Amino acid sequence: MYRDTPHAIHLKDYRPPEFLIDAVDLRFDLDPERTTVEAKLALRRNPAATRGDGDLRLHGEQLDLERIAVNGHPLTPSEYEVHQEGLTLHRVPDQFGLETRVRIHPSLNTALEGLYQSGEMLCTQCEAEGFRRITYFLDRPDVMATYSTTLVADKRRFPVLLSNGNPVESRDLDGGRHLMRWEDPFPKPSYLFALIAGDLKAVEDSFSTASGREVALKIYVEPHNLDKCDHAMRSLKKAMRWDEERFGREYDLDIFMIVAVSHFNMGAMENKGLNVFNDKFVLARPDTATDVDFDGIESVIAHEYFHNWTGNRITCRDWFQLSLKEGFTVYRDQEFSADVGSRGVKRIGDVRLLRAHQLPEDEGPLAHPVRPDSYIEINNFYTATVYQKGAEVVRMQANLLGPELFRKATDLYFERHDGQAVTTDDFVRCMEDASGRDLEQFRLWYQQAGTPELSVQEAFDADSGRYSLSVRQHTPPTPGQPLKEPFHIPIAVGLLGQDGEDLPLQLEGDTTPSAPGTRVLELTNSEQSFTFVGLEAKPVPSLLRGFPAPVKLKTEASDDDLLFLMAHDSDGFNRWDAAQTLMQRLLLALVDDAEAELPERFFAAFEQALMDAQSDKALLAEVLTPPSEGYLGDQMAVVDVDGIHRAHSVLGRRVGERLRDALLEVYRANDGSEPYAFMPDDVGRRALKNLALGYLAKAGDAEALAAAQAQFEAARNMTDVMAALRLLVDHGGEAGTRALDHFYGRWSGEPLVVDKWLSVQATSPREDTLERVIALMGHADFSLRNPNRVRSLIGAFCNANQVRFHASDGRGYRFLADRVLELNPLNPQIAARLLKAMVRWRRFDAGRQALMRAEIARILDAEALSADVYEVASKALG
Ligand code: 0A1
Ligand code: ZN
Repeated sequence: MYRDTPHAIHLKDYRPPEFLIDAVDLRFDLDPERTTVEAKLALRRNPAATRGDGDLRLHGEQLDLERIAVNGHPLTPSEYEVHQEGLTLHRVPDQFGLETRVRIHPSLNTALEGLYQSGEMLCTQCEAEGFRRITYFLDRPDVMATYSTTLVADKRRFPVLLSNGNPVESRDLDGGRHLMRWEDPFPKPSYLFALIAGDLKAVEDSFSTASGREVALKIYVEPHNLDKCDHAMRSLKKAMRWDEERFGREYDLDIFMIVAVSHFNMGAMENKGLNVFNDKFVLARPDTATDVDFDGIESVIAHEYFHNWTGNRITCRDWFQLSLKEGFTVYRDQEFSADVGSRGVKRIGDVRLLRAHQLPEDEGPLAHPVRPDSYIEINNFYTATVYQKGAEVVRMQANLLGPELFRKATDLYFERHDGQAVTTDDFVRCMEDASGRDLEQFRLWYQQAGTPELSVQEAFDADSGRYSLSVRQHTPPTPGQPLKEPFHIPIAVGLLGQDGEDLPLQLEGDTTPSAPGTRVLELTNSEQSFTFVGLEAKPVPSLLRGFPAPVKLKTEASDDDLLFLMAHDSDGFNRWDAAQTLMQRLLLALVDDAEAELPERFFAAFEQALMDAQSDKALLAEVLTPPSEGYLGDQMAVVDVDGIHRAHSVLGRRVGERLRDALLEVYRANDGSEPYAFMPDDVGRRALKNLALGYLAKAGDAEALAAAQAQFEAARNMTDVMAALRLLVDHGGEAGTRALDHFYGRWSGEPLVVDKWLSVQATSPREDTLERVIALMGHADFSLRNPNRVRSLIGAFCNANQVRFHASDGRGYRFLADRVLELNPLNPQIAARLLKAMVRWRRFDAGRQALMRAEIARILDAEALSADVYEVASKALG
């Protein structure tokens, strides 16, 4: 908590550490009220660092120091100084052993950083800077040490004691206590340290690696959740195999453990050999989890596992390099999900996510480069830009190099930097060295914030058969970066002939045309022209196939061209994107005039797509899902909250009415997905039929509402139950209330299902939603101290209910600001993340702007603001 203005940390100030720590010996005497931590550190001067004043400064926060000794000799008070942020030792030897003993208080730790209590268990979260709340240390990722960890606790209360690496000792002690010792042979930064103590049970399996080693796999959960681990275990084994095959990466310890905890600030954490998970990303049974949940578990399990090489074996030099591990690991988990599921659907989902979160971030006051150059609180930088845009930047390099060279480059990266803490620049250098390509201009993707806007002009000359595309790029200013250099942008294009088939592509200067299909143009100037020759008629261009770069395209395509692409493009992604653009146009027309006629060809195309028996159902469901209300707002000069909501309802209703028969037929043909399987075909079927039911319900169709009621009662899988429940709740009335009560009665013992019950109410467009949310905060199952509850109720209301959160009376804003102030002392990370829902206040009308700005100012005025909340609030107004 700060009284003075927190200061920013800058990349340009990076210096190598003056001291290194080679080995760490930790001993924990665990107790929720009062834990003792004894640390023995083997320290030495870093030969690669310039000599400073000879003092050693260790990080440490909220620690009660009980003992400190150098080489076995206790220090006198004049030999060290304890302050708010750590401990300074004066005039230390060049090489020495440091012993400390501190006391910490897990049960009082509501920030969930460091060692904390979750229910009956004790667990840790050390990334980014939580280790300093456990012991005095050089808590920075470029200090890598081997760890030996001894855990002592009451055996009845904490029968399971886990830490990183391999178990090496286990014995009983006096007084009902016991001891476990773990050794991790791989040097690691402190942020990857973890321990767990609890009354847990494990689901066990094993995996033989490509080189024939056996790895024990264990997923630890509270005993009543043992029946919800199958999917997580299957996902883990798939991920392990995939990383061997695709990246040549084998697991390196004898044991790999996952623990599910119910209080967790993020999704999960890749601690070496001991991944700690938000239980939401482990626990699933067909009757408790939706397809979206199953999908999330598969990719988060893979993500954390993949970090073992991209993050742990090779880690970040400093936190500005966060995307080194996160961008690359997200790219890897995206590719994994594409390979084990449906590639086209995966790409659409990822781009939807990028457009929903990253593009707005890039256009708002918190815009920052993939490699930021300053921060106040690093916890605020686990962002869509660092993760999702970072993954796009890796993807562009993979595509520029092609599969063989990219694999050669990643092999080189793993070989060259194993055991090191490196930078995104080191990563790009491996791409260059393996391929011989110059990526100097490409590096701007790491350095410049903001999303480039592309505009394309076409020209066709019938006499010469020349067709040219003139492309311009422009990147708007972002905070601290008024002027941008042009980016190096790969643009994948295809040209469609009048029959809808891909044409052969011959660029001016090519001696022969390349085969029909896609060609990647490389835009490096702010304006550049590409000319194709040998065309008989003006083609229809299919631009940015597969979304080859994180850019925005200002398209001038006619509605006819979009309908044509939607029907014929050989690129599934662009068929989807054409449909999105088209629906966006219709919706924006309805925002202007809710009575506007919708063109007949739109319904015809919609119906044709719907009735196409050949099509991939998951892909079709994506094509027929309109852009979200939030996304539509992003496309407007001033967000028209109510107009967008009305337009959405009108479009849904008209489609539901006009295409009633087709929708009913699709619903019936795809109903009945029991027994449940998380297989792409089944997932697609459920998505499509629930989409059809949704359109029908928007039209208030009596038959559809009866079908929703029947589905709610009969379905045994949570995907179908939730889809039906949402329709009943949004439709309102008795049926909705009864369904909610019934649902709660059935699932009150399952917190993750109760979260769904909270969210479905918080995201309902009904007029009394805010009152309900306020009432639900008083519900026995709600707690501000559990981030999953907070996200499900408050987060869902503020981020996924535009029309109610942004109500013009400003009550939504006041509600959010009150919650931020309540959470600020309890859990600054969660408080700051919630506040982000208001930072784009400049996008709204004057009335809403004033209301939001006043709430943010009220927050900034509050006493004892955390650095997390201060940074978001001050930048939002700045
Ligand atoms: N490295 C984790 C995410 C993570 C980051 C911070 C945390 O606490 C502040 C926890 C988890 C990942 O990428 O999965
Ligand atoms: Zn990660």
